[in-house]
Amino acid sequence: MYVDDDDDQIPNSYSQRPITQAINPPPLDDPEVEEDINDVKPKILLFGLRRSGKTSIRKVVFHKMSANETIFLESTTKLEHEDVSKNCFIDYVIYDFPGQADALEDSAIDYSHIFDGKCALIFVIDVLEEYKEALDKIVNTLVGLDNKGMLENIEVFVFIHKVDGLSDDQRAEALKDINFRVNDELSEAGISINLKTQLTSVYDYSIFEALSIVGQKLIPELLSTFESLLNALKEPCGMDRVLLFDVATKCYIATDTESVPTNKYEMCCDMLDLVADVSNIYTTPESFSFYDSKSFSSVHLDNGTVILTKYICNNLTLVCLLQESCLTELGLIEYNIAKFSQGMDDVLKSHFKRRPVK
Ligand SMILES: Nc1nc2c(ncn2[C@@H]2O[C@H](COP(=O)(O)OP(=O)(O)OP(=O)(O)O)[C@@H](O)[C@H]2O)c(=O)[nH]1
Ligand SMILES: [Mg+2]
Repeated sequence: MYVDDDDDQIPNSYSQRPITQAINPPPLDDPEVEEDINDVKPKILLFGLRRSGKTSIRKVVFHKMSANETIFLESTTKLEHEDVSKNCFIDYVIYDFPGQADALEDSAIDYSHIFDGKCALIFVIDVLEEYKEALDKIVNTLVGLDNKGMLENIEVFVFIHKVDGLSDDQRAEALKDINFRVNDELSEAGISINLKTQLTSVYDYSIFEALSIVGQKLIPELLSTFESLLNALKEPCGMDRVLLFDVATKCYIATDTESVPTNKYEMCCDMLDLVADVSNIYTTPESFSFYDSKSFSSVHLDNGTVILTKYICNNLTLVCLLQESCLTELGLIEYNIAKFSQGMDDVLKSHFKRRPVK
């Protein structure tokens, strides 16, 4: 089993339980390569008004804080950033902006550095509050970035957050209203941008799913390769769906080319939690790790669906959904998973060696 003694930022729970101590950063044999990579990491920037939920999102996804504990978080007073790559495969830096500040007018912040390179800008809106001010802030920030010519390389997302407090109808209404108002104001300002809006809450899997989609935008060159590998695994085995999860964050890195209906994503996360819970009971305190190269599990549901998990490498676990009838070809499935694993290993090795020097 993997044990990483150097890891001092270990998430202390999965769903409030200690499980992911076996955290392995990507294979970086050469220290110089590692240094270069740190220079060019993609960034996720969390913007939004005070108390909209930015720090809660960061803590719940990357520090495994329980949603209930977020009520004790203090307001962020200065820009905070952290490199989350020590905890997971996902390899980016998160910037958590204080809600009370207008970041673009804060001369203490070096924008050219922050907005340089690949980055995703997430505006978090507290949907339980009147959100006109939040929408104004989004438009003003984007206009400011556009004026400075910095909008081009930025992926922009709006998280309509705290939707746990809304009914399905209210969620749909908020989504429509916010999309319309922001796009309308942006087009009035002459800005054409592909704004991606997501309904999120730290009280369910929606925040993990939303951050999965953000993360995928930051690794487009790997994403298409991962998708091809997943398709090549899925088809000969007759699987319904395959997803590649980062076990430390429960964000999925890639899936086969069919989109993932939310209930399937939740099912996969439940499966990862189940493996973690059972392992938590039976793993010895010395070994800590739940995932190693032999980790494999399957659960058979009443409706004939089987969920398989297989650990691949670098904290990445494959979750496959298939019909029970496909298991007659278990040898074929194992063979293709082994091939997939080998393919992943090759891709990751070459990716981390090839990343550009800034
Ligand atoms: N109901 C609900 N409350 C949430 C959610 N996310 C965060 N909160 C609550 O929102 C409040 C503010 O959360 P923070 O994460 O501190 O907000 P912030 O955006 O970082 O605020 P500043 O640091 O002041 O900019 C806390 O009481 C959280 O518990 C959510 O998904 N649902
Ligand atoms: Mg905060």
